[in-house]
Amino acid sequence: MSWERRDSFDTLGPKIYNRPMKKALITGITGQDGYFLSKFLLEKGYEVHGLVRRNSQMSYGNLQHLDKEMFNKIRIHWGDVTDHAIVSSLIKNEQFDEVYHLAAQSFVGVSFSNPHSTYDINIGGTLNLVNAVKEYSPKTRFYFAATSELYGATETKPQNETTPFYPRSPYGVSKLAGFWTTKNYRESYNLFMSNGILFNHESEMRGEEFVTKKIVRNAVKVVRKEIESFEIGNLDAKRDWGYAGDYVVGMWQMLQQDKPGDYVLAMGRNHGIREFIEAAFKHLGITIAWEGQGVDEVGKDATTKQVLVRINPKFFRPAEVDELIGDASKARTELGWEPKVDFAGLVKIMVDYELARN
Ligand code: NDP
Ligand code: GDR
Repeated sequence: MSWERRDSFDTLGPKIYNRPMKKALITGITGQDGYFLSKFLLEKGYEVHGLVRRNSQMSYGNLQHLDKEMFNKIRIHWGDVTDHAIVSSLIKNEQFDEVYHLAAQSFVGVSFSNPHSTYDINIGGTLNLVNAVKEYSPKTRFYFAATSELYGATETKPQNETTPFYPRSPYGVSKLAGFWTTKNYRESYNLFMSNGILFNHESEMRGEEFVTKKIVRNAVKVVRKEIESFEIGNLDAKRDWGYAGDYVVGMWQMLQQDKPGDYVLAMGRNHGIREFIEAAFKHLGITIAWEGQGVDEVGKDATTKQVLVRINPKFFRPAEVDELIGDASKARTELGWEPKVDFAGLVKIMVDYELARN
């Protein structure tokens, strides 16, 4: 970043700031949801703190897309959630009103090749946070980023807060441990700790390896003739996709209740990967026609017959989550949560952003 920041590398001793409305910590602040949640909380007048793990570029990830004034308001603490010492001293010294624990190794595919680090970050990191809250700041309200991946291979449709869990990846298993750790600390120590069981939510800030962003980026490259085609994995999966900007509102609402609890956030509609590809290309003026079977299936431009999408089994996962669809009735009724962006709106936001970007 070119402008001056006031980051904190040390967490020794209490910090005295002019306290505005409320003070919140976001772990995982540089990710997709961190961007939207920071913006949302800053607009509400919160004092926003972020825990950021050091990288060689000293990069602030998606926070760099915030406007300069907002960005400069965020108080960055450099540290890793797996580091018990920094997590404890940060929670002890700052006495946050709210902690949003979003930091995770969040890519399901990578969790199969890197199960140890996925467990260390997603389970160990979560334990560090809930334990620090219990020991040093028990009045802090805590949000844990649980996920629809907890449902995995469950046969119940749609999934809600009472649906049995059946995770299908090291990521899903690690988040299951995080979910139960959060719930167990809530019940054992009477702490305000809530789990948000969020279904897939995407946006213009989505990481590039996730399927929606990958499709949109590559479709725009195809249209610009920078590439002829691109490769994809399992076309048969179905996901309940919403917009990240809507989902962070639900996270905040969960921490404003009289009591903690567990809530599903979902749109209640799912769509296949083919459908997402078709919708992205349609927004770019191209109709996709599918031909072939299995790994030989291709997506062609229906007019020119050029092959634009191919399958590469290297993107298949050792175990797949075939279909997810959520029922967010509890969140709609108890929290008053109302997502605004539907599937078509989501695709439009993502494609328009990509078109404007380069
Ligand atoms: P991202 O992958 O975009 O962001 C993950 C964040 O966690 C990044 O800021 C990353 O930092 C940070 N992080 C990773 N490891 C560590 C670590 N060891 N110490 C400190 N920070 C770390 O995820 P999303 O924003 O999409 O998701 C937010 C949370 O919600 C995640 O926990 C995810 O598992 C969960 N979730 C997401 C859903 C979705 O559809 N997006 C649905 C359900 C749950 P860095 O920039 O350094 O990589
Ligand atoms: P998911 O998201 O695994 O649901 O986890 P992702 O976008 O990675 O995959 C969705 C589905 O698309 C299929 N797929 C591909 N996926 C990727 N990434 N790349 C491909 O080329 C490809 N081809 C097909 C996948 O197999 C899968 O079925 C996301 C993350 O944000 C998690 O952190 C979060 O908990 C869940 O959503 C809810």
